[in-house]
Amino acid sequence: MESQTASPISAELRRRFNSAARVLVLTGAGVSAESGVPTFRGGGNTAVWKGMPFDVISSAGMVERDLPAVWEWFDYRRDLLKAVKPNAAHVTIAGWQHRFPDLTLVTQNIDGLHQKAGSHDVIELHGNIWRARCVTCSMTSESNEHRACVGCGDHLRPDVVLFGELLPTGAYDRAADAALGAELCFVIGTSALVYPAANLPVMAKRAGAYVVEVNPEETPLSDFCDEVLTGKAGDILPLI
Ligand code: BV8
Repeated sequence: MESQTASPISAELRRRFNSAARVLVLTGAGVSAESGVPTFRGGGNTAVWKGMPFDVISSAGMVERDLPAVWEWFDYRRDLLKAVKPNAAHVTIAGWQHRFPDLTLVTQNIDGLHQKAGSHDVIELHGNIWRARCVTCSMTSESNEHRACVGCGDHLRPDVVLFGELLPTGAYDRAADAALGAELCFVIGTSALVYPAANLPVMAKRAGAYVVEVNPEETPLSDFCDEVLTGKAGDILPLI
């Protein structure tokens, strides 16, 4: 009798996955972990930078205090990301976009790996590390070589939302609308500690969505979810 490895996917989730039209997917750093991108709170070498916890170096105050240090921090992270490729989790999520009539992908990540895997219309709540933005006229640039705005000549900064900064106009509203309308919500690879992103699964559930968490560890959201799939996103998502 060969051993039947029980699928971690419940019959309930399979039923809902096969019948849902409106789906919200919220991802965090964990979805890029198997691509080799260090997570923030899993230890890793991006949790602390030159003795500063990442939420200090990645804060609005640092742009005021020491913009060159902020550039150095993001140049370092961009270097880490240069050789990095999407993993099975990103690829599976990109495939879901063709499967569901109305899938909204919201990410807290700034690495652009969802887009590299083929996802489009990605809502990047915290910006994108590959873009720069002028501190004065907000003109964005896809290159990070220059440090002066071609428009007004003032300083450029990474086009990333730092702690204490507002999210990109409209991004959170679009994400919240998707949460209120979702029948099925996947929360993948996030410690659910950063707001307002962490509100989205709560809004989805309150509005009637079936909420599924995919994470090797427990999070403050785990007890709140309808289902928790414990494990790595790259292993679990292809099974769904
Ligand atoms: C704002 C860009 C309004 C920079 C980031 C108290 C209550 C509510 C809010 C606050 C509060 N105190 C302070 C705030 C506001 C603050 C906040 O939420 N702080 C937290 C820490 C309490 N939020 C803000 O400042 C936001 N703005 O509120 O604006 C405002 C404005 C002005 C004044 C007042 C209010 C802006 C937040 C955005 C900050 N920028 N990133 C950069 O990247 O350097 S946030 C940063 O954390 C990253 O974007 C990251 O994505 C995000 C969340 O982390 P995760 O993605 O969850 O990653 P983490 O490492 O934590 O967890 C990884 C998970 O993956 C783990 O669970 C692990 O188990 C799992 N995992 C590991 N391997 C795998 C895996 N899962 C699956 N598969 C695997 N293989």
